[in-house]
Amino acid sequence: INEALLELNHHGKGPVHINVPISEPLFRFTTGELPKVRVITRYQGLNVYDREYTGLIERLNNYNRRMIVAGQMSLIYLFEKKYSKLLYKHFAWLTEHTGNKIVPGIPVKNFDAALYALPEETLEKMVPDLLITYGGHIVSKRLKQFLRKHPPREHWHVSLDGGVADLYGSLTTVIEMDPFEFLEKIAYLLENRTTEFPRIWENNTRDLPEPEFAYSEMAAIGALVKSLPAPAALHLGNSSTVRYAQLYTLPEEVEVCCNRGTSGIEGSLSTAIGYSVCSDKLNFVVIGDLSFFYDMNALWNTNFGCNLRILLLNNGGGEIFQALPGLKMEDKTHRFVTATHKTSAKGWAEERGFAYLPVHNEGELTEAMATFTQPEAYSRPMLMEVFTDAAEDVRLLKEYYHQLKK
Ligand SMILES: Cc1ncc(C[n+]2csc(CCOP(=O)(O)OP(=O)(O)O)c2C)c(N)n1
Repeated sequence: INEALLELNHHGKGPVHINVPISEPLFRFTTGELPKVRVITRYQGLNVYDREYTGLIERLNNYNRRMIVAGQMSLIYLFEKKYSKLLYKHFAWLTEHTGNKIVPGIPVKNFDAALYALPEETLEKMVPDLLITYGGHIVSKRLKQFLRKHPPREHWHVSLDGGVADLYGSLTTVIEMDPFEFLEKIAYLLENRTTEFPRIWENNTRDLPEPEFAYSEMAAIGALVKSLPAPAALHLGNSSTVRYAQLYTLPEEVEVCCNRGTSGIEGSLSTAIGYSVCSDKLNFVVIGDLSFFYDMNALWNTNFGCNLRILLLNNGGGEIFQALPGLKMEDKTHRFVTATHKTSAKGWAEERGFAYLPVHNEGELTEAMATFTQPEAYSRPMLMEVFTDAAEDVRLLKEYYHQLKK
């Protein structure tokens, strides 16, 4: 058809005839068959009986390989023991530091490293049939890749707003409900039988060694995480910092805040400072140099207190872009993509009344970290600037991952 007359109802005033050549915008693209579609069903809670949910519970009980992935949430949910006992054994529970404490029992947190290290035959045994998710953002690209490559038979997402976010490309069900209410509800509906699946995940991830890095960004984050006084709030900037922190075990009493999934590197310093003003804990902000300088104006305000401690990882540019696999850059591209620079925060930090701790090597790191993490009140906020070599950081990171495969 070259030209066709389309009839449109123009503002309800009866039909209008417009001459539209409809072949033109289609550029002769033809489609042999209709695309395959996946129906996503929404349940409005398990209490509101707008939809029969017994089928849902039946399927929940029939699957043997069940996984729950809890994404970013800024809260601590204390499950009563009776619920934890009923729920824990049925699922492989996965979460990241940015999820804080929102699962019953002890979750698997080092899955990103495990997914890299384990051979394909082992990984195939770790694929869930049923995936249930709640919470927001997930940092690990490997988990996204793994679940997209091995889609579960069903993916249910539980959230209060009932929004549809098909992160793994296999969403089948949206349950519009508070996730904790959902879990406590199904706790009593799960048939009491043992399944191997959670154990498989536990066994395959338990013995992965925590990294011990030579002087680098990763080593600085590791040193901080290991000496964090509790209770404390840990603010993680995008993008390498939030990934590197995930490599270490974090004390349970440390709450983790992150702008992940909202405004990227923008405003992470401002948000952290705002939070620290209302917090009676020590607030540690781990931030890359681009994110810091992008938002350095945040230090201009005068309301922050002595509970603010900023760990600035200065490797002279955006490290994440150097670490990305497959992004080889020529000199000029490298300069513009990673935004290389030679700026230090010293002048600005001292101007704003911070105690300034510069670090250039392992010895200085150990010494400065002792002051930086001392729990006693201090008369000034602190800024510790750790200078590292971006190429060396990336080399050490790759080395760590390679030796995991051995
Ligand atoms: C507002 C905004 N602009 C740009 C980006 C793209 N981006 C992602 S990470 C990054 C570089 C971050 O560099 P840095 O803060 O030094 O952290 P590093 O990667 O070195 O840890 C940029 C520009 C973003 N996420 N958000």
